[in-house]
Amino acid sequence: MERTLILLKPDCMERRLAGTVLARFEQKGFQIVGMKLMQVTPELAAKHYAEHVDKPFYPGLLAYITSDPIVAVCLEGREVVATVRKMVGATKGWLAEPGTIRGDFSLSGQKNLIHASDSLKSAKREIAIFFKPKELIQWKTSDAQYRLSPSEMEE
Ligand code: FUP
Repeated sequence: MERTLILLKPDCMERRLAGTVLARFEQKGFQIVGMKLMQVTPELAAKHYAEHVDKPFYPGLLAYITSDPIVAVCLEGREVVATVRKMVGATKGWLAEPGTIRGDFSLSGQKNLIHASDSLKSAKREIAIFFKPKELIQWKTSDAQYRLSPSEMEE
């Protein structure tokens, strides 16, 4: 089953929106298979944002992502990578569609509440950065019949 990584970023934590944001993914039917509160170090930030370290906005991004704790969450479910990206919305909060998380809660281009992996490949890379294999728990809730086909339930 597909997995993705989300980070509830420092502004999400500071604004006490962690539960509100996480609830959307639970309500959709995605399963939490890993979750931890953590402080991002400069080393961890550089790994996670490897594609951005040379960009002019990186120093600001680094200061922000290390400023307060985050919650890292690994979510599992059908087409979870693409669907979570749709639910998160465009990077810049003022451009993000209403109904998306950024569209409903952010007006910032940087303090935009949440990170979500943008592809299956990124998800695999990012999950491995934030979680050790034993920190991810394979489990199924009793409502799986509403989210999965019979063959998927046997997986
Ligand atoms: P997204 O995939 O929507 O999270 O966006 P990107 O991977 O393009 O950017 C990662 C983070 O860098 C954004 F969440 C915010 C920050 N950023 C800036 O601070 N300034 C920019 O011009 C672009 C991105």
